[in-house]
Amino acid sequence: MLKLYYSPGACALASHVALEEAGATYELHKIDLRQGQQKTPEYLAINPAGVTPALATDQGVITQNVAILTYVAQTHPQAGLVDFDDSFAFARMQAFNAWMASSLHPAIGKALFSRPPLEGAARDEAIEQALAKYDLAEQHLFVGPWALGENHSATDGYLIVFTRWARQAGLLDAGRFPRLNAHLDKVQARPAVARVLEVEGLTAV
Ligand SMILES: N[C@@H](CCC(=O)N[C@@H](CS)C(=O)NCC(=O)O)C(=O)O
Repeated sequence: MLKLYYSPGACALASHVALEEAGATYELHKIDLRQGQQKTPEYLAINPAGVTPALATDQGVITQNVAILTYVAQTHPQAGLVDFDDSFAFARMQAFNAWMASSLHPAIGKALFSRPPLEGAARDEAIEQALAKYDLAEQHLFVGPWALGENHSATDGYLIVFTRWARQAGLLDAGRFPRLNAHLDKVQARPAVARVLEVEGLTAV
């Protein structure tokens, strides 16, 4: 059976949402990042990179949300989480997901979760740089009403990781990011997402 290693509210939420939306049969294993469980020998044997998520499958472990989302979608085609039939749509999905992993996540992660925390001008600059990424999503990458257009996809559950963090930090201004705000509300209202939030001990933000 699939087993997802996750930390509540962290980026593994994207993979958790995909599994739930897919109707997959899976187990959860919580990794407490604050306690440093991601760096224990037991977890490093699963993911030597020492980060969550990791998805254990019968064939081995898959890391990286981008890969896990595609794997879950491909192994549960009835859920329609990724459009594998349209090469262009598939490439656009990969572009959006890869941008979140390589650009949006590091930028907002630096602003909010640096250890030690950023302060003063350094924090302001990091927030400004992160918000420029949200501007890009709001104005260019996000299609609407779902992230990739007319159809819900695995990208929606990934995007809300970062819009949740921004809203919790008071950074998802309704005037500056109307589409991202509406999208976050819409995705959090999905039954599968509500179940995931409850299981992770979270609430809609
Ligand atoms: N690009 C990776 C990022 C994984 C990642 O950085 N996960 C964070 C949580 S959002 C983590 O586990 N950090 C723990 C640490 O760096 O010690 C993915 O999307 O899977």
